[in-house]
Amino acid sequence: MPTAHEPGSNEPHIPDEAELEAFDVDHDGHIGVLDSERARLGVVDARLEEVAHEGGVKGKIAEVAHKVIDKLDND
Ligand SMILES: [Ca+2]
Repeated sequence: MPTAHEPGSNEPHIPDEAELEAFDVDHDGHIGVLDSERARLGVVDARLEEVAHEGGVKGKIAEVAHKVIDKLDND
């Protein structure tokens, strides 16, 4: 049986400290589904904020969406 890590294998990715620092939102030492979801929300949120600053109708919609995501993100 091969023991080397083959590209495309199903071996779990072991996150290093920098990755944990960046993605482990709930600080349980693992990058879980919740962490990736929160990270994804953060990216969307940053983009919405950008659009909101552009103003206009699109900006208004983005501003409202940004507020909704902010609410979801507060715990
Ligand atoms: Ca976590």
